[in-house]
Amino acid sequence: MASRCKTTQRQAMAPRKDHSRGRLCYEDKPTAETAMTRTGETPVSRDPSEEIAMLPFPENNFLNLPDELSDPRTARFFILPAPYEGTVSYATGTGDGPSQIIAASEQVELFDDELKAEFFQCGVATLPPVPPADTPEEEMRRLAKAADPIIQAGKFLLTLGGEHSISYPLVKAAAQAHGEISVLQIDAHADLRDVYKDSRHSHACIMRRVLEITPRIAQVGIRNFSKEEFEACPQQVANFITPRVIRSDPKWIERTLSLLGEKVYITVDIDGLDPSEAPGTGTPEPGGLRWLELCDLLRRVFAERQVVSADIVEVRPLPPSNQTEFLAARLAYKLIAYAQLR
Ligand SMILES: [Mn+2]
Repeated sequence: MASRCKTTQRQAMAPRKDHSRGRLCYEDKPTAETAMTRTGETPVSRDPSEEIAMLPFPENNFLNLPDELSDPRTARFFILPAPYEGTVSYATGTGDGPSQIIAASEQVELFDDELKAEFFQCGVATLPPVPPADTPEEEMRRLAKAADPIIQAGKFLLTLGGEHSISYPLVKAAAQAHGEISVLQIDAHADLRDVYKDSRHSHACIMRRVLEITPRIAQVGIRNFSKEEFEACPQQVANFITPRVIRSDPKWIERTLSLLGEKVYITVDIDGLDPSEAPGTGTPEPGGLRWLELCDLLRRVFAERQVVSADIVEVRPLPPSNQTEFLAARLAYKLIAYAQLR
């Protein structure tokens, strides 16, 4: 599958080295509030770039880049693997998503066919995976701890799930760092339930939780929602950019943009795409977005808004096929490419 040309190119890059530098523990690392000066008296904020400089090089990085192009000290983009599937309600397996997307990324062509350029030279660092927690609350805490220093240092964080509930602490971290933000959701499902299976942090509640952070959301690809969501969130339902809207309104991208503010967080549930394009997901819904429609939308959003961070969730590998994780790896590199157009 990998082209000979690309293999030669990657082999020509300097060999990777020093995989032991730094230690990172999402469970018990001191927080900014507990970091102390040398006198041990006055709490000070940690410098996020100092925290980043301590990050280790994982053995497998996104795009299989050499050290100088995946160095956390110089990278502009950061990939955070979040293999959490604690509240999954149907088919399980999204916990394998991040590692399989990273494995598939080795086969992604570094030259973008649409934009006619390469987009990895600014540096793409891969963070160690966030160990899945036993409770949603602990998972949220670990994700916030992993995301905060990256986002506060002004880097672009791209998180790979895992189930959709991981987006909440990431949107929150982005809002804390950037102020007023809006959220673009690509998804088959509205995810506007207040509580699902006794949890407010279920994957089925993620956009309801996001509404508590920002009222500005654009929901694209939605084709499955409940009576409860229809009745509780009429404004959001009225604004859905459904696949029927996409196929009937040539101005669907402008409609989507009009729902967004200047700063945007993007969350892509892979089931927003049609199952023929992305079959590997827990709840595939017929009648979804096509790859090219998604690319057209994302390119315009990156060109006309400031996208501050993003995630790709709900990839559920279906071996022996690698179709969905390869698509997700292509999508992740597309986001990195589009982010450099502005
Ligand atoms: Mn979904």
